[in-house]
Amino acid sequence: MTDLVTFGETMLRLSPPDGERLETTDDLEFRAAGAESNVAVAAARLGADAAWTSKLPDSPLGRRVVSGLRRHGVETDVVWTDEGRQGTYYLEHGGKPRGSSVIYDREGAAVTTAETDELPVARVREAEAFHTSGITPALSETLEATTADLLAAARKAGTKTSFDVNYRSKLWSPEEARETLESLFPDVDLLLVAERDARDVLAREGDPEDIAAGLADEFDFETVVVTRGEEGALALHDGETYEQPAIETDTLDPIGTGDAFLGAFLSRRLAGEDVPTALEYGSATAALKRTIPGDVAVVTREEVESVLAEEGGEISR
Ligand code: KDG
Repeated sequence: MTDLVTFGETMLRLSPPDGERLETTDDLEFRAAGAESNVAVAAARLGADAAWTSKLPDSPLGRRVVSGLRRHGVETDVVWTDEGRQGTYYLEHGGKPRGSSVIYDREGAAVTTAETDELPVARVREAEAFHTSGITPALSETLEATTADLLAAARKAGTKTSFDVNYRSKLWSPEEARETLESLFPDVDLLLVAERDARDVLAREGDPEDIAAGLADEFDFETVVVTRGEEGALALHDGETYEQPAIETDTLDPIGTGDAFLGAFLSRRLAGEDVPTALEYGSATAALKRTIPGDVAVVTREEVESVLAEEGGEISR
């Protein structure tokens, strides 16, 4: 039985060397990158049996995505197609005062036509946990329906469902996102939301504890995790609130921090550990991720534990 199955689009990320402009660069480095597969990578690297499912073009580019995930121990369960393309995104790294910029080139990606019946639904039903994010239903009407079907199928089979709001303003408006996401929430057990998205997209008010409590009450989530950047994270689980400070880090590449956090959190929960322990692993993995170029946390469990041991004083054990 697979511990965790994740579902979503994985793109190829193309980026010029640090500081160079897309307009003039002669070199582009490329890596596999997608919120849900980033979660699977972090979970797999920390010991979970993790699989990622999606639809990809049967081409060298689609196969590059698969090889980019398998190297981290993620099992891939892919629907191959001759229609549709491989989505990409361009990332130009910038320092102050020039921010980093992202250009999506994902229109017409093969995954946008993925229907429930062609995906490994039985595998989702048999897994311990299923994870997807708000990016997936934003990509097409078909994917909105497929996301709803998979969450419902998982829920019905007793597979725990995990969902990261992951709002992307380049894909939809806050109003559109809120309407769709709230229609999916009744089939979600664990909700992860950045405090900013809770306020700007889900229209929540109050302090993070109020936000978590309000969401848990309204949608009956078993666990709500609110991530707060440099302020750390907070989890509400079975009526108890747990706070986790952030770990200071030298940031080389912040993309994928939330996914690293959640993958690590899930790996510990799937191993039967409690929410405070899962939060600690999430926080240490997120901090390590920020020191690593690319969207995924190329970390080992030993590294995560040594960060936790060093932070012993600050982390509530
Ligand atoms: O969560 C990090 C993601 O932004 C990245 O990996 C790419 O999935 C991605 C997206 O849609 O932005």
